[in-house]
Amino acid sequence: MTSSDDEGTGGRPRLPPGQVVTRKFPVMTAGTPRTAGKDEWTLTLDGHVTNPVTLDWAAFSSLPTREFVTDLHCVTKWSKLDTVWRGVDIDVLVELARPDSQSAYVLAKADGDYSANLRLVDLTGGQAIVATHFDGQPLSPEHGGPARLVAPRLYFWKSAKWLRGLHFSPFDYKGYWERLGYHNYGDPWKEQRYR
Ligand SMILES: Nc1nc2c(c(=O)[nH]1)N[C@H]1C(S)=C(S)[C@@H](COP(=O)(O)O)O[C@H]1N2
Ligand SMILES: [Mo]
Repeated sequence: MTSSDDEGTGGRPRLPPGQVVTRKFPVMTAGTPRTAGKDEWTLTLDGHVTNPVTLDWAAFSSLPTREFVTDLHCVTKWSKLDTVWRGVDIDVLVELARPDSQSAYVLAKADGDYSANLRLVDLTGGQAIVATHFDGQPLSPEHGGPARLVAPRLYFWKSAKWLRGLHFSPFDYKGYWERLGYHNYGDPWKEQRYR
């Protein structure tokens, strides 16, 4: 391991406590969800918002995209460094749906009854995207294609694959793993793995 793997800028370690770097890209899926192809896929932004909207693939694809380079930290202790994604910034979706000021929480909903709860402040300000591409290629089905959340501020279980909706709310509804005993917040730097 080189020193660039150990240390980020400013002396902060590059790896959260207890994590090990992998160069592979493990597939982590609970169950075998039936996933939507691009023709049937939609993304619904709803809840406590001014402008609830359901975007089909064409509408979603007309939104501006950006590249997003980030490290991923899975609760099962693998980390993958410098992953390269492309997709729509959550800030763009927030601007579109306009959640009201009490909407501090987001429930990310996916195909196969998967969901994950997050704080809105951990998704905005350029910290998360809805990704359609990984490493310059359309996102493969096993990694969540056609589109997934990438919210790497938190453990990777929060990054719902086959994303179908963002529900904005003043209430912190628990997601799939959070109901089953994973930590409600999931900060890798504080090792918030399980409750
Ligand atoms: N819809 C859905 N999203 C999901 C999961 C899942 O089982 N279903 N697993 C989560 C977990 S635990 C992790 S670590 C990452 C894994 O993403 P990957 O399979 O692309 O590595 O996806 C997360 N998103
Ligand atoms: Mo995970």
